[in-house]
Amino acid sequence: MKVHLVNPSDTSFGTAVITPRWLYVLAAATPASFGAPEICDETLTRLDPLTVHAGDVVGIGIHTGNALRGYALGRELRERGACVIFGGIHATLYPQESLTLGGANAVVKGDGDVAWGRALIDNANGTLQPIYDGGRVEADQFKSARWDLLPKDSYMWASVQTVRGCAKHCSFCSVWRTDGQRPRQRASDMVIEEIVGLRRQGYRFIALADDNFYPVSLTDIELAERQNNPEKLEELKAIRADRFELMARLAMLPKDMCFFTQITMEAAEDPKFLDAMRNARIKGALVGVEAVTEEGLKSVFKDFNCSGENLVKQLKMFRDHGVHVLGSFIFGLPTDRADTFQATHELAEKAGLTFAQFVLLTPFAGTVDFERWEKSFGENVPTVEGVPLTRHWLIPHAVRPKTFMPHPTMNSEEIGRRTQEVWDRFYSLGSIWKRSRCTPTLRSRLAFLFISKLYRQMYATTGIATDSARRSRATGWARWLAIPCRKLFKAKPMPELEIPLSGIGAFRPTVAGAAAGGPGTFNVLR
Ligand code: B12
Ligand code: SF4
Repeated sequence: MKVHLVNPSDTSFGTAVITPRWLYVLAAATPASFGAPEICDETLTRLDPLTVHAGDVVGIGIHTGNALRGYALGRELRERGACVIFGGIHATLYPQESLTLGGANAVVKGDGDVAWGRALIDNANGTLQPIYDGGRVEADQFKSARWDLLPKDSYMWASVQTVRGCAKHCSFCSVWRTDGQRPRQRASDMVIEEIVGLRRQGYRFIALADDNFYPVSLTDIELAERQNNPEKLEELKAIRADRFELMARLAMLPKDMCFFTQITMEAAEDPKFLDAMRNARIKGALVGVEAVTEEGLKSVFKDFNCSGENLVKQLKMFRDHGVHVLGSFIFGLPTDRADTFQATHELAEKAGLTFAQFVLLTPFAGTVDFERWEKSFGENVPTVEGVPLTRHWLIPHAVRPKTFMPHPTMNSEEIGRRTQEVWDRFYSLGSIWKRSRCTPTLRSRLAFLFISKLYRQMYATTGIATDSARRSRATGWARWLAIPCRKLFKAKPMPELEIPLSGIGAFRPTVAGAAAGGPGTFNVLR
């Protein structure tokens, strides 16, 4: 009996940008008695069903975007006699769907770090349950990924998670509902060990696959102070101190290493944090800008972000501290007007963003937006080829609408066309070349150009491309561009690399240290 783990995808590029972390975490969560799982990431190559035999166990991880492919795989493999177990964010939200449409024998809801092993053992004993609730495991139980199982020369970046959960509550996002609002932050030892292991293998680019790398803002600390809540205050300060400890240790790693993360805009008000990021070589961050107007931000419950000139100033703060921003914008908000597209593009250029993505407002399962949208239909849910629109992920790709939420002034075609125009303008050769000045040499400017074009082409296939011809052209381009790009990210393995020592406590607030104004104490908290 073999265990297989499959990451479903409709498009295979041969090369992928970032490792799907869950595959390697679940491999680590597989009890040793089952042997090392066979891993298949379909963003690299499609699964050959003949490699799966009757009696094997197949774990399939799905988010909303790849659920349909996951279900097709599940049914096919179940028919071959395999035991099919689903997990991931979408299976957590719709476990019944995996059972009825995906041929699942069982579904693991929530974190798989502990529950996956339990399901495997139950299956071996003939006592498999239909549903396992993995819940939200504490950070010290997060499994470190089995990077020894990575296929050679396939990914540009590896992904290491440092914290799960996000305290915010944006209306389009499911993270705070599934991963929770309390940050579950891993100790720096676990994170650093994984990163060192990856550098030993030749990975020098690491995506910190966090929901929000800045789990405690200065405003949170001020609020706890004002509320005179010493317990909360201590907890927040400890989380913050641990961030600094992690960044100090990242700074001790080889100078060729480079990190990328996702962070809220509030970090712009925290120069000490940004400086620590620069020292740690966290050179890029995805910042959810979402909208450039106050009304737009309010509509997605993100009014902690700035708009207008203040927004430009905040985004520039990252750049001034050596952190390049991948700005993420949403189009199709009810407050958007025809001129919002142009205004957004201008802001992205003016704020000096290094990369940008312009996504269409999509009611992802598990979000507040989704619930409101689903309710708005009452009993009269429209269908496409017999599939209710409120289960849009089940509609075949060829006929799936591009936008779902009705807009007061624009139709779906107009939103799609204008969004496409912004992508085209932001990623025109001239614009990319101008932006490439942020890199020091001609060689790196060329690399920047390749990466920008790759990013743009990969997105054209997953997000907004309105016609299938454009989508398949984009896939062809992405495949071609991915080859030189992968080479750019490769580094010589460093098998001898040592783990930098921890300065445990150096960043923890201590009363004595604070009074003395000693280094690494309260000075990082203010
Ligand atoms: C890093 C990240 C990315 C990275 C890297 C993606 C990659 N190659 O891994 C980038 C930036 C490229 C990215 C892109 C996108 N992402 Co993303 N991403 C994340 C993020 C922040 C972390 C994912 C991660 O690695 N977590 C660490 C692993 C260990 O956790 P995990 O995946 O949750 O797995 C655990 C459990 O779910 C479970 N589990 C998972 N699979 C399985 C399978 C089995 C069998 C079992 C038993 C258990 C199990 O066990 C695991 C361990 O506990 C999540 C947020 C989140 N909290 O999930 C969003 C998230 C998954 N992304 C999301 C989205 C929407 C996207 C995009 C579509 C964005 C866009 N608009 O284009 C694209 C799609 C890319 C694609 N085609 O797959 C959404 C998905 C929403 C949904 N309902 O499906 C999330 C949840 C963020 C959000 N704002 O809501 N993403
Ligand atoms: S969009 Fe970002 S800030 Fe908002 S809840 Fe999701 S992870 Fe948090």
